[in-house]
Amino acid sequence: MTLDLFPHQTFTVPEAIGPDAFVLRNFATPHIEELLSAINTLERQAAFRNMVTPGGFIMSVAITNCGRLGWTTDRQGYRYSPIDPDTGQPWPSMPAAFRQLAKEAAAESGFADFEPDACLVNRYLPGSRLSLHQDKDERDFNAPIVSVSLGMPAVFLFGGHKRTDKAARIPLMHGDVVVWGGVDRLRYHGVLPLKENPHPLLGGQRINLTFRKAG
Ligand code: MD3
Ligand code: FE
Repeated sequence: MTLDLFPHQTFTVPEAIGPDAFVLRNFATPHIEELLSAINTLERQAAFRNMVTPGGFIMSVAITNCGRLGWTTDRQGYRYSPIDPDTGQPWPSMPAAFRQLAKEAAAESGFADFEPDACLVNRYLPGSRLSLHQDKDERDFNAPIVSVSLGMPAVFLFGGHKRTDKAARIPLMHGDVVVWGGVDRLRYHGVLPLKENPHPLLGGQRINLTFRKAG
C-alpha cells in the first residue's frame, strides 16, 4: 500500500522552469471563489476591452486592470497609467486577496517583500493569442512578475533573451501560478492560440492575472 504523506497538500513545490522562474501548480486553487468574485466586481467597474496596439492591430486578448497603475496600449504606445482611459476614473483598487496571493507566491519562489502596484487582467476566448514579447514597460526590473491562470488551459511559450531563441512550451492550467524574476525577467514569452475546451467554472474563457511593480 502507499502512504499519503501530504493528504492536505493542494499544490506541489515550486517547479523551476528557469534559474529564477517557477511554476506553482494549483497554488491559487484554495482561493478560486474569492478571486472569481473579485474579478466579477472589477469587470463591472472597468470592463474588459480589446485595445489597439501602436501598429494599429486590435489585440485578441481583452484587458482590464486593478491597482494604482494599469497597463494600456493605443496608437500612441504602451504605458502604465493611473487612469482608465475608458471611464476617465482611477482603476479599481487591488483586492486584498489578489495582493496577498501574489506576495505569498513570490515569497515561496524566493522573492521576499514583493509589493505589486499593478494587476493586469487578461481575458482569452478561443483563438485569442499573445505573440512573443518582453515585458519592459515597468520602471524596475528587479521586482518579479506573478501570474495566476484561471479557466481554460493554455500553452505558454517561454523563450530566451532574443526573439529567435527557441521557446519551451509550458501548459498552464486553472489554479496554476507562475513567478518570473531575476535573470528570467526579460525573457521573451507568449501564449499560443487558445483551444476551445470549456472549463466547468469559467466556460469558454481563460483569465490571467499578472501582478507587477510598475511604478
Ligand atoms: C515571462 N501574459 O500580460 S503571464 C502579459 O498568460 C503576458 O496572459 C501571459 O505575458 C498570459 O504580458 C503570460 C506571465 C508572464 C508575465 C511576464 C513575464 C510571463 C513572463 C516576464 C518575463 C518572462
Ligand atoms: Fe508578457
